[in-house]
Amino acid sequence: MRAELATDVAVLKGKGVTPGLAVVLVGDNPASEVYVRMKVKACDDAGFYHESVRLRTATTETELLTLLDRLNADSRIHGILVQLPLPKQIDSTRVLQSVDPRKDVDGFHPVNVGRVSIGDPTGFRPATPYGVQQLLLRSGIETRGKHAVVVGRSNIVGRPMAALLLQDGPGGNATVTVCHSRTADIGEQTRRGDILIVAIGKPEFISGDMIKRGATVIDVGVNRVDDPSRKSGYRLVGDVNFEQATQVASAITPVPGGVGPMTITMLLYNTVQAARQWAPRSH
Ligand code: L34
Repeated sequence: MRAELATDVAVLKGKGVTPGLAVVLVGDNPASEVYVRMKVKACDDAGFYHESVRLRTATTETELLTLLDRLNADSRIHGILVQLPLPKQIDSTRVLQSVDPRKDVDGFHPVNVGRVSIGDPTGFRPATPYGVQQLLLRSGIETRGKHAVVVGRSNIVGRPMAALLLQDGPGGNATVTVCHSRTADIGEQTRRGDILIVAIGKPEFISGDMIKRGATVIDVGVNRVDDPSRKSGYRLVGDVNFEQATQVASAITPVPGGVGPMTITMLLYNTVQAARQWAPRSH
C-alpha cells in the first residue's frame, strides 16, 4: 500500500500538487509522542509537505482553535490531524468540529462521521478502522455474510468499525455485533464472531476460550505493560492473549506490527485523497 501511495504522490506532484499534512500534538503523552513521530516520518518517506506543531500541556482551547483557523486557511495543508487524547481543559468535541471537513483526514468531524455512517464514499474514513478493513480485504478474508464482533464502542475505532463493516460493498456486508463494558457475558458474544475485532485498551483481555475456532482476530489494542527486563521498562501487548489466540484462530494480527502501521498508512491515504480534491482535473 505504501508503494501504491508513492505512485499516487508522483501523479499529484506531476500536476503541481504536493500532499500536505499538519500534525498537531498538545502536551507530552508518551504514547502520543511515539505515534506522532511515526506519522511525521511516514510523511517524510512519502514525500509529503508536512508541518508538525507541538503545543505545551497548558495550551488553552482558544489557542488551539486559533491554530486550526490558520491551518484551515493554509493552501499548502490538505490534511489536519489533532492527536488525541487532548489535555482535560480542552473540549475535544469543539476542537474536532473546528477542523475544515475537507481537511479532516482523521474522519472525526461530525460531517465525515455522518458520511461514513450513511455509506457516502466521499467521507474520510477514520484511519484505524479503515486500516482494519484494508487488512481484511487484502488478506482475502471475506466479510460478506459473516458475523463480525467488535469489542469496544469508541468514536475512534469501535463505532466507525461497525459502520464500515455494515456498508454495502467489498469489506462490508457483515452482520455486526458491538460489545462494550456493559455487555452481559461478553464471551458469549465474542465466541460467535467469524471475525473478532478488539479495541478496548485492556491488556490481553480476550483469552483463547473467548474465540471461535477458525476465526480471524484483529487486535487493535496497543498497551504498555511493565517489563523490568526491557531497557524501556515496558513491552507492548494487545487486547488479545496472542499465545492462546493462535491455538484457536485461523488468522491474527500481531502487536506491535499489525493494526498500528496500517493506521499510519491509511492516514497517508486520506491525505492523498484530500490533496486530490485540490488538484486540477486531468480531463
Ligand atoms: N487524532 N488521535 C488521532 N488520530 C489517530 O489515528 C489516533 N490514533 C490512536 C490514538 N490517537 C489518535 C493513532 O494514531 C492510536 N494511534 C496509533 C497509531 C500508530 C500506532 C499505534 C496507535 C503504531 O504504529 N503502533 C506500533 C507500536 C508503536 C510503539 O512502539 O509504541 C505498532 O506496531 O503497533
